[in-house]
Amino acid sequence: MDARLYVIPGSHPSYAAALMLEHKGIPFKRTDLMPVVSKGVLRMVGFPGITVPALKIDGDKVQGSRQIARELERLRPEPPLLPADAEKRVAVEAAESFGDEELQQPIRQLLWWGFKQDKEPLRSYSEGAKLGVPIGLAVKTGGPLVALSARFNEASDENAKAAAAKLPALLDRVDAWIEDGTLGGDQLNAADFQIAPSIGLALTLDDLKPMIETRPAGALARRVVPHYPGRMPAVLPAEWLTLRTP
Ligand SMILES: N[C@@H](CCC(=O)N[C@@H](CS)C(=O)NCC(=O)O)C(=O)O
Repeated sequence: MDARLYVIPGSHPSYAAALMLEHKGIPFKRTDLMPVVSKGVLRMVGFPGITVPALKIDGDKVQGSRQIARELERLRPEPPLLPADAEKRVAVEAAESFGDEELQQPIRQLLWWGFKQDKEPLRSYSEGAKLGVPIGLAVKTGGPLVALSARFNEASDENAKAAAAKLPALLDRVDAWIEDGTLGGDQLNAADFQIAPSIGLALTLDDLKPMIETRPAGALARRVVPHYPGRMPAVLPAEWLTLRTP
C-alpha cells in the first residue's frame, strides 16, 4: 500500500492516526506541516478539509481520525480496531466519539492558550519533525502563527478556563471506560488509539500532569504513547486548576 500521512507535530489526532497505521502494519511516509500553513498545503494536495490528520492511501484521500480508523479497518481488517462482539463494539465506538468530539478540543485549547503566554515550548513539540524551516526560526517568527491558531481553536481566556474546569470530569469518564474494559484491554482498539494521545498530550502540560499521572487514564497514555513529544511549563492560573464542572 502507498500511504502518506499529513500531520502537525504534537497534534493528538495525528498521533492517533499514526498509531493506527502502525497497528495495521501499514508502512507510511509522513509529511510534517506547520499549523496554519497546513490548511493551504492540505488544499493544495487535494484534500477537501483543512485539518490534520489527513491520509493519502492508494490514491484515496481520507481526513479525520475516526474516518481514517474506518478506512484502515476496511482496507486491512486484521488486526482489528473494533471488537467483533456487537455490544463491545457499540461501547468502543461511543468512547471513540467522545475522544474525538469531547476530549480533543479542551486539551487543544489549553495548549494553544499556553503558547499564547510563551511560544518557546513550541520547539519541544516539534522534536524530530521536518518542517522545511529550522525549528528555531519557526519559533522566533511564530507569534502571528500562534495568534491565528489560538483563534482558530477558540483558545480564549474564557474557553481555556472552562476547558480546565471540564477536564476532571472528562478524565473520570476515561477512567470508567478503563474500569469496565472498554479501554486498555489486551487488544488495543480504535478508542484506545483515539483517547490515549489526547491524555498523552495533556500530560505534557506541567499544570495538568499531577491530576492525570496517578489515574488509570495516565497509565493508559504511558502504555500507548510512552514518548509523547513536548513540554509546556506551568502557565495556567492556579485558580483554574481547582475549578470543576460536573
Ligand atoms: N476531530 C478532528 C480534529 C482535527 C483537528 O482539529 N486537527 C488540528 C490539529 S490537532 C488541525 O488540523 N488544526 C489546524 C491548525 O491548527 O492550523 C480529528 O480527530 O481528525
